Amino acid sequence: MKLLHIADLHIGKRINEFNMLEDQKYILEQILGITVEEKPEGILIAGDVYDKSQPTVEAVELLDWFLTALTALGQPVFMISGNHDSPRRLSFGSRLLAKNGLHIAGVFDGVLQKVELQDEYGAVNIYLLPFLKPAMVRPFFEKSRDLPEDLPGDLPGDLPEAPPINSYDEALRAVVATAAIDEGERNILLAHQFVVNGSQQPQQSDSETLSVGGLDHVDASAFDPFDYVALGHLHRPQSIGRPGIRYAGSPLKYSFSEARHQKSVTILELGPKGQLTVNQRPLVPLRDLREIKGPIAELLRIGREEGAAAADYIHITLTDEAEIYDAIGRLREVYTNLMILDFENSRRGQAAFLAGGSAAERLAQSPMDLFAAFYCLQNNNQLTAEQVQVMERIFEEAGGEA
Ligand SMILES: [Mn+2]
Repeated sequence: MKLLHIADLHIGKRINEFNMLEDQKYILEQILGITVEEKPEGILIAGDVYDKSQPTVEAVELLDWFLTALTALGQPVFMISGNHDSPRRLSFGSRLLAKNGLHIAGVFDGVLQKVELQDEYGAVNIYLLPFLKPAMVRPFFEKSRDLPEDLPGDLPGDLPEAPPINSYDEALRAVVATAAIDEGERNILLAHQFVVNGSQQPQQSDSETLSVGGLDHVDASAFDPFDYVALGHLHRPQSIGRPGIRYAGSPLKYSFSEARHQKSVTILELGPKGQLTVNQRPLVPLRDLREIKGPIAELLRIGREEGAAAADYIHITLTDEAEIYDAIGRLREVYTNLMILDFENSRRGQAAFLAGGSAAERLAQSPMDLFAAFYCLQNNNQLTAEQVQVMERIFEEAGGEA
């Protein structure tokens, strides 16, 4: 059985205030094209479908179009919520949609949802696990300690005595342990978690939610009952622990830390129990996201020769020693989607200026914050505490708040 695995679509995401909707539509069309060519018997979408828990109308319309086109191809589609999705909003209509081949697990309701597929070797069980936090699991697995002893009936007594669930790892193991998985059959899990393999950490990118302190880690050994784990959460395509535990990665580069990543969809083929092949099909974006560096004259010349590629999303580092008048304006004439401009020379060291950022965002900053950023850009040095005091006094005298 052939299955296609994608994740972290982040529909509606903005990068440095650039709207990515057109790029997302383009890449989703490419995924549809790959689906038509590969003819998988199921599609796995492993969470962070939207970028925000309250997606924009345009984002909802794009996902609606994609899922409609995908299910129209005839194979079932399995989708879980990620940490960016609102579980309840993503679950809207899920029972109705399941009748049309779109299986959504948005909200964790105490059981590991299962859909059974069949091929010539027997059953393939698809388990859908939405993004889990210990607090979401606890009510279903821990005997409540707050209930009074003399409660009438046997309500609380029915719950099994279980170890406390404090970590993500414990939460996930508790859910898997109660799922009564038949390990003689082939089992696939969709999950959206931060997975480590002992002391081995996966490779992270700047566009992901930061993992701090390791509390959210789930060890790969928690997935032992599964032949393949279709993961979402980390944006670089990668396997962790074994080939069968895999992040599909995001379909687009969502930060400059991913500039050198090759994005892809993952295609897995299950033979009889124990046989698994994992392959990738590369994705080619409408506009690439890349970093270039050099003196302005050189970069302008290269950009003019590049033609369409100059419309990529670009981070430029200028190395000129001399002051340049309106560098952003001149570069934008050639590099129309310049996202970040910074400088690297003996005078400034390295100072960054975000080329994006709306006027409204800048207005939301305090005069002191704006001045501090400006000072840093000019002098490659932070304001001293004394200078901050002087500036605060000046802002006050001018009649505004620092
Ligand atoms: Mn994500």
